[in-house]
Amino acid sequence: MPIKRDGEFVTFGQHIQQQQQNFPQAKGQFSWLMSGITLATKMIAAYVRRAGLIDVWGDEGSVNVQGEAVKKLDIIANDALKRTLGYRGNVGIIASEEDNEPRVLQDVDSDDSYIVMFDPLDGSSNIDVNVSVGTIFTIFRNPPEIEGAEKSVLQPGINQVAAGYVLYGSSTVLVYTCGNGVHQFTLDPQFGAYLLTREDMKMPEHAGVYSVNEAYLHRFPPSYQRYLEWSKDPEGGGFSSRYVGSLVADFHRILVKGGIFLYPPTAAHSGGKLRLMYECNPLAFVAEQAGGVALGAGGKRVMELEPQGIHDRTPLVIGSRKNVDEAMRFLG
Ligand code: P6P
Repeated sequence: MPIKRDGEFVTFGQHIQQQQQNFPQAKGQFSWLMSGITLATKMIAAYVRRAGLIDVWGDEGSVNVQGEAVKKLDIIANDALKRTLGYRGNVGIIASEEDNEPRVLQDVDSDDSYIVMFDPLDGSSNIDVNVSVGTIFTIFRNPPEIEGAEKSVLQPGINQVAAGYVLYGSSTVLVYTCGNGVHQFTLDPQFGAYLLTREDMKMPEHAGVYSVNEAYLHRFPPSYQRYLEWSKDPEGGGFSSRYVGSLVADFHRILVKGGIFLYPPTAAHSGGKLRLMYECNPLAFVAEQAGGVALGAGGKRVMELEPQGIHDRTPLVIGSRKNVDEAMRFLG
């Protein structure tokens, strides 16, 4: 049930205002920016929920910078975010999984300018088969002292001001952190508002569930194969397995119930498949704020990886602290 204070539901906007009080230097610009993201995700949810009734299944016909076939809903989601963020007036630069280069929306003229990066519709190939998909976003300050969009966006994840995702699942939930805990909101389709449903979420310290694409097992490095064999062994971890194939859905289950998600290096993706800037960094920020762990290339903390390019990829091991510690006994 939504969390009520004084008999009133707590909306996302109210919650952000309360959070702002922890940042005296903020001038309400941040909450105005966040309202652009929530507005876009409400638009995306409206399309996702009517897929099949309106023509949004299938490919749009082009191939994106990732070399992936662009889905019709990818375009809709990307355009919605660019449009709503473009009107905010305090977003200096945006970068999207769907676009080759970051886009400068306006010149930086104040210290209240932000960079927003996003994967507009992660897992969009699942739309046609009605499996959950998600929007992932991350927010950095836009440093006026750095010239050029390319350099401004290449910041390590520890610089994130806020991050989160919207999961278009059995319900539409928004999960975010701005460094002061992790909070979940559920979109009430009647109100058209995100209402607080979980506050200060903590990831369980351990769960007997691993999440990985087993089809690639023999293409993983031997250390990952040994860990996964141990996980399955009744004398070892004795784990169960859950894998949706949609990162936000797999991560959200681990945030709520615990466990571990792995996307190791493979022959096809020796540097990992998942993108550092707008998939792994935001989920790592949420995971750490909820007491979890997120490790990337070389077993390093994801949020300390220094990006070389906006579309960098990294292997990912993310989840409950004790689960990751167990795994690193094999992988470290
Ligand atoms: P695979 C979706 O395409 C995605 O980027 C993530 O949402 C998901 O975790 C991953 O790819 C699934 O990859 O190789 O298991 O199909």
